[in-house]
Amino acid sequence: MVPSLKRLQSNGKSLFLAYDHGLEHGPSDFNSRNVDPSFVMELAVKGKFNGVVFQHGIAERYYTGKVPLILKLNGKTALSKGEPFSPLVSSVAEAIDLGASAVGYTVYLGSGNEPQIFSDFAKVRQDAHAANLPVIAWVYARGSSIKNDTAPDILAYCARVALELGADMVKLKHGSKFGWTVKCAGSIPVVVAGGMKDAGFLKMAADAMKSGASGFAVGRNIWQGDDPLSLVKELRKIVFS
Ligand code: FBP
Repeated sequence: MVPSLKRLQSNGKSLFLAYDHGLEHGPSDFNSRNVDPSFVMELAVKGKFNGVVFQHGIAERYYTGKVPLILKLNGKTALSKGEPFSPLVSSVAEAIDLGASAVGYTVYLGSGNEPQIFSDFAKVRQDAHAANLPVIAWVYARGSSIKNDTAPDILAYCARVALELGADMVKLKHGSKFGWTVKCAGSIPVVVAGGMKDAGFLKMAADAMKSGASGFAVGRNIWQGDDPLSLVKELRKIVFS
């Protein structure tokens, strides 16, 4: 039996606030306000997000339990070189201890390290499903064999791989012909990453929802903004109405 996504959705749609960037990109994404994880935790509550995405260290010290926690189980820095690989830095058992409602894992499709990535993912999926915890796969095509990570055929492949590997939800970048990408994910919901802060974000969001996306797991476009809650209000209209 696949785990229920009920705790992570409102009417089948989801809005997650992602804040794992301190590990993935380093503090260059932050300013003096959003460098404080408490600011983002509070934003997740005030914005009525369906989940907040933290790495273990942040969750342990700053998670208040007021919105569902999605614990990222793997991660890497922007400084690591070579074919992409994001090692496990936490476990399903730790996610349960922290009160997580789901776990997240980044798959680098096409990486020279795909065999290790797939086998780490399988272990996460087995442990999570044994505990009735959903697994959200971030699937990004990366590595020397990937020329364009948002080409329609590549994004569709990312979506399908999440379904094949047994993820319960997939997080993807947005791209053209996104309706086909969503179709390739079968019955698993597709949530879209926000990317760098961009004036066209809400338009992209509307396009993604029209193509069948089930919501967003967005970070920088929200917490880097001057008035994050106003943007959340607009985004909520797009996702939930
Ligand atoms: P953003 O909305 O800020 O793009 O966050 C989504 C996310 O998937 C984060 O969870 C993750 O840290 C980051 O993007 C990864 O970005 P990159 O594309 O540089 O690997």
